[in-house]
Amino acid sequence: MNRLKYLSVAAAAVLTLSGAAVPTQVQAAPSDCKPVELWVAPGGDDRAKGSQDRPWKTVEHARDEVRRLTKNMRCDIVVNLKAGDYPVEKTIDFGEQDSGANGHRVIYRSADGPGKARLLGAKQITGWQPYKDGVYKAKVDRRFYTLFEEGVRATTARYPNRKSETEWGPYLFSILGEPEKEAVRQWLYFKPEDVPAAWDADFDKNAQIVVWSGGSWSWFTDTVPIGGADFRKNFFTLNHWARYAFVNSRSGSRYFLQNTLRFLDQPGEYYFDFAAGEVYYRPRSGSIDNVKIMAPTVRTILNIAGSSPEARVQNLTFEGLALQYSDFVEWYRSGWISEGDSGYEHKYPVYDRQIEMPRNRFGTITVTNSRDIDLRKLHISDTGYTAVYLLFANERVRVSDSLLENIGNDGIKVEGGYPGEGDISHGHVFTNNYIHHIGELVPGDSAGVELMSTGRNEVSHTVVRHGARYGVSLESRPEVKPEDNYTYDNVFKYIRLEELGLDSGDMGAFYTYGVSNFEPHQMRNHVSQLVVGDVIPDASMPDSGTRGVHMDAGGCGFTFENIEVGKVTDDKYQSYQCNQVTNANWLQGFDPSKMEYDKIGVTADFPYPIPAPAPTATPTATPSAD
Ligand SMILES: [Ca+2]
Ligand SMILES: [Ca+2]
Repeated sequence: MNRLKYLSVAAAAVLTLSGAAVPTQVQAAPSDCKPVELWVAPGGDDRAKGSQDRPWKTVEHARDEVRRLTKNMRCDIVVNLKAGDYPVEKTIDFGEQDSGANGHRVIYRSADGPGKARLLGAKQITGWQPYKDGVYKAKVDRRFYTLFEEGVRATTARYPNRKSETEWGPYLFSILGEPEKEAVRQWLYFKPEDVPAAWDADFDKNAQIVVWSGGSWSWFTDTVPIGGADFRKNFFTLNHWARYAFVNSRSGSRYFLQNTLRFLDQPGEYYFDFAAGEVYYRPRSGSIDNVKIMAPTVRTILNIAGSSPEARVQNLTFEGLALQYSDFVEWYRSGWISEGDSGYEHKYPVYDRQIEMPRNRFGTITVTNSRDIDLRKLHISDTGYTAVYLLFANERVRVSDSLLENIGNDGIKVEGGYPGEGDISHGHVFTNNYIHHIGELVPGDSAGVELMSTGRNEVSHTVVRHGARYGVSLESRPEVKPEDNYTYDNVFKYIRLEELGLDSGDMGAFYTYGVSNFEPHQMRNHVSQLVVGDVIPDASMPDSGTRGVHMDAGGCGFTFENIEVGKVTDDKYQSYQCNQVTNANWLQGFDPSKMEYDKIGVTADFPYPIPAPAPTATPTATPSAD
């Protein structure tokens, strides 16, 4: 985003400050008007009328037809998508011209029930030929960075092989190769016994590294192409700098290597030779016959974006749709390395380190410059990156009654603006959502719900289950003064966080950072009816321990009421003396009868079957005694 555009974001936010208020329910159309009903079906025809008998074929065509109807809207317009698969080869854009008007909404819905109309951001790979040892090979005409067999994510061919399909380890550890290179972020020194010596002769330019940079710090992961390897001094040269250097006083960094043909030795692993345009895969089922191998076509399926904060997309509903498959990126790092690195002037240039880089600000659904967008009863799965990404200026976005599963990075991420430059993202409601298996490709900093620089939101009746790091996090920066901070008046209630912190440390399943940084701390954020299950990391994890609730630097001004935390390797609750806690199970006199267990998590009318937890949880580190 250029500087001029950013200033206009800030200006618009000031104008709406007085009008913006607590989250509101989406208004239904008056009952005395009859919605306009339009139809789309996989077997339809875009030259047809769009009636139930003669449906259109594509969502894009329906959108373009609706555009001509919205000016004179007298009631809602409902676009009914019949059951079936809708391949998405190009991101479907909705802009301000697609908004509902005159107090009415435009609704795109799965007509035959939740999850039945499926937008697929992938295409089948065909033309497989046997290669050797159960591996098959196919020519492809595009690049992608994740792959699926029968709706299950494949693993990029890696070394060492992963422990199981739901774990990220085991890892190798980097070392301090040369004392003066401790701070270097593009050379990773390896133990000679860890890296195949055969690599010296035929280094594969397609190779990548996935690394918890920072030595013992297990906070962020980088995925970086490897430019080369030096077997005399035993280091890799990375094509981009990692977020942190690779060694600290306590440990090297954990890493594994991927995307090299010689690492393809397990069922479910694939290798992509980008230069040759060839993909190699060893099917889990043994044979490539009768299995569907799907490769992503897009990173974003729905892009709901007004062209500026003054021209917002609004009053749009997406209901009951399934969105399956989206792509990851060739290179991922969380944020810029140093403050000011974005190249733009900011009141808090240090926030450059907190915000995703522009190239990584997208979701399977991206929403920006919006108001009153309603995403309900969605089933989002098998994403390459974050599922729902609310970027910059958004008001009153609602995500509800939705199942998010097998997610590349965060489940729902809200990215407000830079601190001190406009309160542009607020009033969102995320309720009755089940979010599980997050951070599959970006375990570092993954969260089920991640709120950055945003306020007046509600997160409720939510389950987050299975992730390397956070369940729910709320963040700004510790440097931010109260008048520049927008992370106030958030409400978190009826939330269950399970199987989190599985591969990271110095964390809490419920986490906050830089929210209230100056005394006196007013109680402006509220957490109640929260159950955190066990938070036990992989045994390889070298960082300090896990917590149920971690109120990190600036994690102040919160009320906690009726909170229960399971086993952890550090404290159940870590905080400065700046929050109010009432009835929590780390305090004397905890009264479990005040817990409303029956209301915690998703409600009885959740529209999808509740996914079954793993049959056996296998704690691999020793829990603390408490
Ligand atoms: Ca392997
Ligand atoms: Ca994140």
